[in-house]
This record gives sequence, structure tokens and C-alpha cells, in this order.
Amino acid sequence: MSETVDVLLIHPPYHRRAGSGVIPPIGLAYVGSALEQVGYRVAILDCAVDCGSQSHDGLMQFQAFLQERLKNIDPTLCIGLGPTTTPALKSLYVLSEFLDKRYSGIPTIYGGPFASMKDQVPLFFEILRADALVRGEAEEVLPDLIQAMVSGNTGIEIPGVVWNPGDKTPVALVRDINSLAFPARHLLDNNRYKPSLRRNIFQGPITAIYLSRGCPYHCAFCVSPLLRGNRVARRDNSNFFDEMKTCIERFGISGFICYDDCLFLKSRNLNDQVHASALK
Ligand code: B12
Ligand code: SF4
Repeated sequence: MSETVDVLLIHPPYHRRAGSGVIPPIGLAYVGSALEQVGYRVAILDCAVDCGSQSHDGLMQFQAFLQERLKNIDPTLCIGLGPTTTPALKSLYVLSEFLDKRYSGIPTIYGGPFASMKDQVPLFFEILRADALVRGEAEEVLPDLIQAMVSGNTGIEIPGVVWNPGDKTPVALVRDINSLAFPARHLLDNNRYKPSLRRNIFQGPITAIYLSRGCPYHCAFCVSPLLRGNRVARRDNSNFFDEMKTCIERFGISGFICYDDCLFLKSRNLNDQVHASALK
């Protein structure tokens, strides 16, 4: 049976280190819940669970996987790809070619770390067939971007939205991290994630979760300052615990991994939060 959605979000497979597992794409799930909140029907296809290798054979298998999995999904408004990272570039190329044939005329939007780096912007338009990119945090601006596309207002100024290779718009940042809807984990198959294939640390389903976003430092190899402009935003304890509770009660999650940019940043508030969550 075929499924019609407004927006199809796709997490591209990426080259993994030997033994490393797969973690849910929580950034994409945040984007999914932001779209659902304004009434869009959304599906997430997490290709990283089933595919990974960027070798020639691996990419051929990925193509076959797309053929099978996208046979019955029909997005009507747009397709969003991300989070984009350097180790996913080859599969993004395969995806962009595939989507162009399978969904000709449906716009493609990219987001995530790699799409947020100014110098990489031309690659998305010139090679990966992008119609637009979102630099930075997409929750508040993606609905506006889709609305602009639907109403034929492409090119209008929206924070973080890049419409062409020369566009230098600054990154988008969410205004209040506590106002965000929890990530749309109901669009993911939460039983399939495992942080490590070598070590069996968790017995049951796991998820990733964030107490904070951003980091004040500037390490040269790290995207955090580029993606979040050195701003640190912290969630309230109650908001964080509510998300944990939802994960346990609704999705049977028994393990949480905090992937904050800089979890142990010196801060009384954050230290208290970590202690409080350990005691819960
Ligand atoms: C958690 C994490 C992981 C997890 C989960 C990754 C995932 N796919 O979600 C695991 C452990 C699996 C992982 C693995 C790897 N990681 Co990692 N990881 C991170 C980390 C610490 C946080 C990411 C995160 O979840 N942030 C929180 C969420 C809420 O934010 P977000 O994902 O960025 O999503 C927001 C925006 O980016 C945007 N967005 C995201 N997706 C989309 C899609 C669309 C359509 C739109 C419009 C917007 C959008 O909106 C979201 C909501 O605000 C970042 C560092 C960082 N500060 O970003 C590194 C980071 C992403 N990882 C990195 C690397 C290198 C890797 C690995 C290659 C390591 C390895 N050698 O195996 C792999 C491959 C990563 C991959 N392709 O996904 C690099 C990527 C650098 C690059 N040049 O591309 C980063 C940026 C760290 C760094 N060095 O700066 N990683
Ligand atoms: S998140 Fe970590 S690696 Fe990145 S700038 Fe901050 S301290 Fe450096």
C-alpha cells in the first residue's frame, strides 16, 4: 500500500568506524516534530540503520535499498536530507540522483553540519541538486521555508535559509530551547539502535537526548561554533525529565546517551542537572 506524506525526511548512510553502532538521528526527529506541530504529515527514512558502506558495492546496495523502500512513499511538498556530514557525501550523491528520477519536480532541502558550512554551499547546488539549504537549527525556519515554496515565494529572506550558492545568510538558532516539541521518535524504529556493536552496554532500546546545545569554545576541527555560533542554550530540568519519561513510557527506552556538544561545561546549573538526572 502506498503512503502519501507532505514531507519525507531522509537520514543518509555514512561511513562508520569498525564496530561502531547506529544512533537515532535526533536532529532530524526534532525537525520532524516541528513540521508535525504545524500540521504537516511527515515520514522519516533512516537509511543509516540498514546501509553504511561508501564503497562501490555498498553504494549499489544503497541504491537497491532506496528502490525498495521508496517504492510506496509519495511526498507531495518536499524532501529533506540530513543531518549532512562529510562521511555521508557519496551516499548523498547517490540519493540526489535517485530522488531526481523517482520524485522529479519535488524540491530537495538539505540541513545539518555540512550544509551549514558557508564554503560547502556551492557543492549542494552544483552537485547535489539542492533547491534550498538550512544553515543551523531548522525547527523554527523550515515551516516558513516550505510555506515559501508552496506559495511560490522562493528566494524570500528567512533566517538560516540559503536559496542559491552565493547566499551568505547567518545560521538560524531556535529562540527558546524549552519551547521545542520533543523529537518525533514515533517516526523512528527505536528498537533498531545500538551505540556499539562491540560492547553490550545497554540491554534494551536506547536513544540520544540533549540537556543543552552549543559550546563557547572554538576548536578548529569542530562544527559546533559554526553550527550554533558559540551560543550555549540549556534546557530546564522539568522539560528534560518530561522527555525522558515520554521515552520510557511511550517507547520503552531503557538507555539514554547525552550527546551534548559540551556536556560538562563548567556551570553550576548544568552540573546540578546531570546529578539530578542520575538520581531519577
Ligand atoms: C551525536 C553525534 C553523533 C552521533 C549521531 C549522529 C547523527 N547522525 O545524528 C553518532 C555517534 C552516531 C555520530 C557519528 C558520527 N559523527 Co558525529 N556528532 C554528533 C554531534 C556530537 C551532535 C549531533 C547532534 O545530534 N546534535 C543535536 C541535534 C539536535 O542537532 P543536529 O543533528 O545538528 O540537527 C539540527 C540541525 O543540524 C538541523 N538539521 C539536521 N538535519 C537536518 C535535515 C534537514 C532536512 C534540515 C532542514 C535541517 C537539519 O536541524 C536540527 C535541529 O536543530 C555532532 C557535533 C555537533 N555539535 O553537531 C557530531 C558530528 C556531527 N559528528 C561528526 C562526525 C565526523 C561523525 C562520524 C563520521 C564519526 C566517525 N568517524 O564515525 C560519524 C558519522 C556521522 C553522521 N554522518 O551522521 C562531525 C561531522 C563533521 C563533518 N565535517 O561533517 C560532527 C559535526 C562533529 C565535529 N567534528 O564537528 N555522531
Ligand atoms: S564542542 Fe568540544 S570540540 Fe567542539 S568547540 Fe566545544 S570543546 Fe571544542
